Amino acid sequence: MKLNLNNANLILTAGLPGQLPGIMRDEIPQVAMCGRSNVGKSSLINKLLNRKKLARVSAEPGKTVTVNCYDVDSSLYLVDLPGYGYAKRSFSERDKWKKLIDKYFACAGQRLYLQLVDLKVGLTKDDEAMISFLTSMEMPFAVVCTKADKLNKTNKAKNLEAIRKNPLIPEDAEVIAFSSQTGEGAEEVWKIINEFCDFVNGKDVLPQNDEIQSQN
Ligand SMILES: Nc1nc2c(ncn2[C@@H]2O[C@H](COP(=O)(O)OP(=O)(O)OP(=O)(O)O)[C@@H](O)[C@H]2O)c(=O)[nH]1
Ligand SMILES: [Mg+2]
Repeated sequence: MKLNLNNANLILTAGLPGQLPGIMRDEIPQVAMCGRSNVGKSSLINKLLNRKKLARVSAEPGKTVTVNCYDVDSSLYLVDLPGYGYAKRSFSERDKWKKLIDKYFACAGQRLYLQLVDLKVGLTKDDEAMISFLTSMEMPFAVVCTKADKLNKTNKAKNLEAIRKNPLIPEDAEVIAFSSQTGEGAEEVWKIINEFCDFVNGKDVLPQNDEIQSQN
């Protein structure tokens, strides 16, 4: 079955933990974007879905303060999680973020996490804490290194290698260079999502041909 990317819709915006469980009971596989504010989570969703403005993107960090869930052709959920590491957030805002995200992690469901890391910045302390958490909970994840377009070939390879070699990242974890501007890595990310869905329910979820714009 090929995914119809035109059939992608925002089905849930949860700002409070109590608003989450609705979709979480579903059998549909979920792929959740994890990462600090401004790393490019919403942009990744838009790029994967070939849409410009489905997920809200902003130059100002800390924009996504809700868990936003997109249904893709009734076969897959892409989940935009609120970003961490936004220094200007007040204590009560951070507390709200923690309660919401803790609840998401605690809900059952077939999940794959895409841990986003800015390729130019590398792993921050917050990223390392997040990765340690995912590993300790035995949650499957792949590392997507964003904004690859900002680096030349040499620095891209160097930074990618540094992330790959970080002892917190399991040797068999996928580490991918990605750019929502050029589409680099989009095909690889779809491949990972497809393998996960195939593993969960035996369904293929690759988009219809020529819908992914990849440029390596
Ligand atoms: N050059 C470049 N800029 C990017 C890329 N991805 C995202 N950006 C820019 O980075 C900024 C933040 O992108 P978002 O997708 O909103 O980031 P986010 O992780 O969803 O941020 P929050 O919602 O605040 O957690 C925007 O100005 C984007 O245009 C990329 O691959 N390359
Ligand atoms: Mg966002």
